[in-house]
Amino acid sequence: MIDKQFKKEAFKESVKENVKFLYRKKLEEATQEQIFQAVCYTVKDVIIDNWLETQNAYKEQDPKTVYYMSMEFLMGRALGNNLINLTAYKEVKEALDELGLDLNVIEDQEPDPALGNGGLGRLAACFLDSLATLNYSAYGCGIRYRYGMFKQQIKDGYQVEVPDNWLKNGYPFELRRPEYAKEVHFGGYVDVEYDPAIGSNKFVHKGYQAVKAVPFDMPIVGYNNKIVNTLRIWDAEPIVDFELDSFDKGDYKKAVEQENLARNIVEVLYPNDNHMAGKELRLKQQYFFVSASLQAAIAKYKKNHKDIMKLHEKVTFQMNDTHPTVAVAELMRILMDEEGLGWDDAWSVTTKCVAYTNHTIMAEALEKWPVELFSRLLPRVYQIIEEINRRFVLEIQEKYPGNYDKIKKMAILYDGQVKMAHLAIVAGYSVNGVAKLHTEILKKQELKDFYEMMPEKFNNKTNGITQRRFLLHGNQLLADWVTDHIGPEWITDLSQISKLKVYVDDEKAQQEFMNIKYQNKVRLAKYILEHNGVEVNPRSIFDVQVKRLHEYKRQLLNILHVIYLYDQIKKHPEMDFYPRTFIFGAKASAGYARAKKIIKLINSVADVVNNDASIEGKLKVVFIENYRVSNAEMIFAAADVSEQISTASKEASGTGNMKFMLNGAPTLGTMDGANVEIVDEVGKENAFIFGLSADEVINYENNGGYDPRVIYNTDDEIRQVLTELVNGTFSSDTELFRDLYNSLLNQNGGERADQYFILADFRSYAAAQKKVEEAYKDEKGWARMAMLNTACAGKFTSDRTIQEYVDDIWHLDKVYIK
Ligand code: DL6
Repeated sequence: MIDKQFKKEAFKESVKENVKFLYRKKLEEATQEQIFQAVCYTVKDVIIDNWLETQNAYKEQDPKTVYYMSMEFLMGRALGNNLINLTAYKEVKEALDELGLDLNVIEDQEPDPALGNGGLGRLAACFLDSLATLNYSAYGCGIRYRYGMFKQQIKDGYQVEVPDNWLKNGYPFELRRPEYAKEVHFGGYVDVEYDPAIGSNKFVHKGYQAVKAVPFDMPIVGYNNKIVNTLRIWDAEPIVDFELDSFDKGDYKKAVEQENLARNIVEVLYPNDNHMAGKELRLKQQYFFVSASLQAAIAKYKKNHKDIMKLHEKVTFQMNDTHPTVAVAELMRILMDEEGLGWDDAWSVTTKCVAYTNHTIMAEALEKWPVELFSRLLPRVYQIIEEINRRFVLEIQEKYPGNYDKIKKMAILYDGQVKMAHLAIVAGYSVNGVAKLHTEILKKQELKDFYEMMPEKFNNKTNGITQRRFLLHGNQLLADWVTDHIGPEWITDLSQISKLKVYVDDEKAQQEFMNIKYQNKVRLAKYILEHNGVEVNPRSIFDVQVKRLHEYKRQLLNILHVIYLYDQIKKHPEMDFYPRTFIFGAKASAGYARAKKIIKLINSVADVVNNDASIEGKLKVVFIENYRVSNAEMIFAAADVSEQISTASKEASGTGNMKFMLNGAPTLGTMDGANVEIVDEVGKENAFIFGLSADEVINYENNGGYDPRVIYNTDDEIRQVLTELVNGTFSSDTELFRDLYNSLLNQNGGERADQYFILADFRSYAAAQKKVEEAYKDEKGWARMAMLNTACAGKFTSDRTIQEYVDDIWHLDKVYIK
């Protein structure tokens, strides 16, 4: 492919031409950003050919297509990934070298398209990569937010949010497709009118405001297979251009309103992870992209197929969490009001086309909309939900006569709210969790009633990650080493990586493996010095926790343990202590005050610890600003220890845990989410497991919690650590961390003291940390363990996850390009 498409000289010429054409400059005069754009246009040229060929193949072979509907796609940078998947990375690097350019510097010019918060959005991005690589026809459907996830700056230890204007210089890989624009309607009312054509009444939506949804397509390049799928993200434009004569027509107000609606709707991504903000604009965003995507999918289907009743044979819609679940009612609306089907036929089609993935059991993340808001904004859609609910309640009554508790717990409309998860489960032909433990908790606890009534819908699909971004691109040294030892098949078949097991006792291989880890640590240490001004020792243990900041993820447990270690070193300076660098990276939701306070605490502890000469650099704490996909790749590659320490039962799966594992970092974690399966694969002896089990946590929760005061009163060292939060050790303002202190010890309204069991797990966490230290001192033992983690990571590829979705849920056909 490279020979054909990336002839070096032609590539170099094309870059120069693009610089000239785009900027009227010579290469030597162009900025790195301009060169980045020029390189992207050259690469895009190749991609477009493959894109066209793929679409032709799809037209000819007419495969079933999955529409992956997601409010979030956390894509990360595209240039490097596209080159990797075109198998042209090294060749392009060479070509650029010859032009006196550095591909790494050019890659660094690209903004991270951060159209997502965390795990859920990144999973969607990995899934698109796998779908294309496995030759399946797929669309990602989402929103083209003008401002993605905010950029995080740390000022005086506090998080400051800076808007992420990722489109500022234009994004070279996107393509505007105005010919596929769709109209989306909000507000208004529903009339009943007689339709002579059908000889009966029909519902007509009137008095609405309209927005034009305009798609932008981004190519999703499969690995070395010429497949290019599409991520279609929708932008909003006003329907009526703002015309001066509107004054005369008297619809000036409406024109302004529609203009504002269009401007606001895709303005910004809500920065909440596992938490519902409940804002009207968010519901507008959801309906906006869902309606446009469904309309487009049906229009595409109808081009080549006559019978809408057979839609499910060619199309399936996967709803990524509850965010796009208004799709159920919108699909019903389109099928009835626009395609002329009756209720039963529309329901029959809908329930064969929509499937739902649950990503959380955190109560505050489950979406419920006030009926007042929902019915005002989407009157026709609401009417349909009422009818779905009415019919479902009848079904409950038939199955459980006289059991009103079931209706209360399962109805879609209850207590003045529209419960989106219930809508998705009632209509979905599949309901899945994202790790074995998570799915079991859904079945036994959160969605127990639904599981009892419709067990056949429930299934598990343990998450995965793409090895192409998180090893082949992010850790090129290790990727080459793996390929040298077992060949390149792992790139598209990660189960092959288990072949590395034969090397885990080979001393030479161990040394090479650990030397690569060391070089990656040096690279990260350099980044930390440049960005944080902190010098860290690459020979120290790099103990890393990078993920969204959330209380259930327990960054607070981690930093309290750092304080504990600091106390220990101060108290026993003679103590044998292996140097440690604790590395954090996390964004907190802008409105999540306690999470932001935890960031401040981490930075305050870092200030004290890093500047205390008396501890002789044994302990360092670093908070990496603006954690995002691009620096994540480098961080995973450099980690020795992977901190996965959520309160058991709270983390649905986690995917960072898999990225660390693949890069040879053993898990220090609780038996939560996919950690359980990581331990199954690598063996308990190659991980550091601690803490309460999910059953124990749930048991406490169902029986009123536990009393952290008992621990506080009886454990002097823990009491000392907590006292330091409020005695001026880390801030002259002794009130600064009072809320954190109180949250651990005192009940506050509906919130239990230490609701995430930090003190309950503290001692076993500290013991596990001690074991990490002991294990690390044994160089060969550690190398073996690290290598085994890489070698046992085969299960955690998103290729495996996608194949399971295909086999059990979507039933897609493979497409090959000649
Ligand atoms: O399934 C992807 C990812 C899981 O790995 C995380 O464990 C889970 O917390 C996350 N869930 C969400 C839920 N979002 N909302 N709202 O982000 O999904």
